[in-house]
Amino acid sequence: MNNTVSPALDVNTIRDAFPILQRQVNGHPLVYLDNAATAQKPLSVIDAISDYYKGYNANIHRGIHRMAEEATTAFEATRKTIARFIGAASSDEIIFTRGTTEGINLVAYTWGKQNINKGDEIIISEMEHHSNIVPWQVLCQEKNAVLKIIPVDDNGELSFEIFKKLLTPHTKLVSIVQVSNSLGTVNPVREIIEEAHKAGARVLIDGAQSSVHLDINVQDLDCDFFAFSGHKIYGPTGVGVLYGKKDLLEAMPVFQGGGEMINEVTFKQTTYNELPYKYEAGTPNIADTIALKTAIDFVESIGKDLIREHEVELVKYATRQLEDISGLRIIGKANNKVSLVSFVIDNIHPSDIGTLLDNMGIAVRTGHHCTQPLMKRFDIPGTVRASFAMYNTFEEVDALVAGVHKAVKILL
Ligand code: 7TS
Repeated sequence: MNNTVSPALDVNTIRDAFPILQRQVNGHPLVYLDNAATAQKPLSVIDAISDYYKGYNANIHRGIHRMAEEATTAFEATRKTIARFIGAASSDEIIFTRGTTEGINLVAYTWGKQNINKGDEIIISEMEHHSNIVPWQVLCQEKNAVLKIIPVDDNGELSFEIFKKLLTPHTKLVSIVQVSNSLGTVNPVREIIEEAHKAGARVLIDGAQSSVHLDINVQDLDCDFFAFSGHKIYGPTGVGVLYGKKDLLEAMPVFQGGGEMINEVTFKQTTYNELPYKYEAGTPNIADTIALKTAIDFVESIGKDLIREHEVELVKYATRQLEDISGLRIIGKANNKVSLVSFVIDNIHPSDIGTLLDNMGIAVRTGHHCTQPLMKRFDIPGTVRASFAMYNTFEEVDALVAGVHKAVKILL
């Protein structure tokens, strides 16, 4: 450990809030470096889920009894917190989903169905997660529309100049990731949104990775849609958020039909509920949605700025040491980068390193990270990815580096 410290963040106290960090894996203390896949949950979030089931489990909105009221109030409190957390103008613009994937699909199957026609163009990038590729591919195939791709350079950055050239009067949508889950690159979404709007296109931001690391203000960014997942922000799995500008959400056709999303149903015709309920058919994931507020309260009680500073130091510290390993190549060297280090080592398959690290209790992710086109662009089968959270320590980075050294010795 060198003298790199993040003095403002009391990591030991933070670690105490996460029960899982006490466990052993394969006889070693857990070193959890797979936070981009899902972050661990503080006890307050776990308690919020069990408090609901123990204390006021009831279906929301429809009940008039006391527990239904309590559950509804807690559920809607999350919506208000989210609206503030991402700077939305109104909590009516906050739609609860299962996660980022469902949010993007919701837009593709509603806004896309209504607005994309033959010959229209949708722009994505070469670094997108499959969940921001496949829904648009399906839509383009159905509509005879064109999917255009912004290329990624050797450092893992998007070419802004090429992006501007891809924009045409036919461009209807730009759907872009704010922080790459494979590279850590922070994309200049503000500039992308501005250019796209000048060309008359709408913009969806995939905030799956950015919402936990960056300050988000959707009004300031002026994005049309923003999707993220609760589980990557220390909240539960199975709940996520789609933000959309009110006028767009109001004009879009419905997604799923069922209870709650209706105003009045007759066999002749159905009228739909107002926002945001129009897009929330059926009983939602009540417990996890309530606990998502607890997760956001937890993050805000520590402060995103301090967390980010700490994580950036961890990335720098890990990068410096990993780069010294012979044959190791960092994938993703963007100037503006957060939260993770991806790398490959000559003549070693990433999954072999991952398996050996797991034997040492170190959890990293290996493979294509659901970004197969990006792996193809770098001509690699996948990477080893160490991704950081507020509770990771410099000692854990040391353990990772020592583990990689050991793995290389065994495998080469
Ligand atoms: N977009 C990005 C940029 C992501 O990183 C992920 C998940 C998704 C979308 C999909 O999110 P979900 O919650 O709907 O599944 N990324 C990862 C990952 O990097 N490893 O596991 C999941």
